[in-house]
Amino acid sequence: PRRVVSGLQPTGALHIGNYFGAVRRCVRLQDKGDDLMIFIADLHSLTTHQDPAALQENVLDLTACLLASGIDPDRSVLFTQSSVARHSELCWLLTCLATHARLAHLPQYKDKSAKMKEVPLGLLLYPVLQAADVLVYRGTHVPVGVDQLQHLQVASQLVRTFHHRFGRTFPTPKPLLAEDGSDRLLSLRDPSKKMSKSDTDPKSCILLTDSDDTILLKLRKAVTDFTPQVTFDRENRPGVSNLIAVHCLAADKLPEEAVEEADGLDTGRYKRVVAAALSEALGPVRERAAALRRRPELLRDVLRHGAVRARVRADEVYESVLARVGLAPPV
Ligand code: AQP
Repeated sequence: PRRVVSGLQPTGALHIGNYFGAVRRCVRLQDKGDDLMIFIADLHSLTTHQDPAALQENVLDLTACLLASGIDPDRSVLFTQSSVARHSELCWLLTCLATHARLAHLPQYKDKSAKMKEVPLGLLLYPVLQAADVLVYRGTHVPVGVDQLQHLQVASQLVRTFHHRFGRTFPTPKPLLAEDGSDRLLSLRDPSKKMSKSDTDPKSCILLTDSDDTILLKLRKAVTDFTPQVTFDRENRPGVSNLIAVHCLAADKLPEEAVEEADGLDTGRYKRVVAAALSEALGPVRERAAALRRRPELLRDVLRHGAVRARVRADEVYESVLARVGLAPPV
């Protein structure tokens, strides 16, 4: 079977982009029979400032959300990145094969570092750690959004360099792109930007924890345009098309079907339809997550169990890597 590896940062409540674009996709891959390794990317989150106490809470929040969304910790391996030291150890070996020039040219690094006075080195090395996250399990497939494709190319290049020096060791990880557009939900306040956790305007994204009233309120404030009809045209009508995309993801529809259903409604009324569909899709997940969150010991148990399983897999790969590189202990 394919081995799918995916990580999410514990940087606060998930928005519907994270949910549909990452979490639900992983659940569907798991349910289709893929071998899924899903981790809470706590090491990655340290590339931006994290309050230690809040980080611990966020890890448990995210664990509850993943379980509530349908990640099954018996079928899939669910764990925190920091609990498997091999991620960092392999990252170092890969760091020695990566070049500064290549990493400094990646658009995400350029964007994020441009906004900082002091740029942490971790931000530059982020894609190398991502490569290690996948390779340490000999991952074959990675669900990504278009914006992450370049990072996966860094991983492929590192695999090539590694093979060239030390011989074939890893499969080249392939991207799994979403076919339903779930990998690019846009900000509700500014449809020229993607929906983002770090957006300072709380109305720009709908969170998995939002109540039905909040969902409706945020959708009512969503920026559209001056045409009242509901039509799907991502290029010229990004705001309305984004609402249609949300509707489609929430109700498992195609854009044509959603547009047909909206026949005769103006965008204002259509927003109510989208809100209802979203509440229906998210309500049960939100309730399960809240119930699980009240059982921190269970959540920690799940993570401990996942870490043990992940370590077994990572140790096996890492030992063969050490031998290749010439770092195996003398016999
Ligand atoms: N707008 C989006 N539409 C669809 N999918 C999205 N993802 C993020 N934004 C959208 C996907 O969610 C996963 C979360 O990855 P992350 O925890 O590393 O967060 P991120 O990529 O940094 O995105 P955020 O949550 O919006 O945070 P910031 O504010 O830092 O940009 C990934 O699979 C991502 O593709």
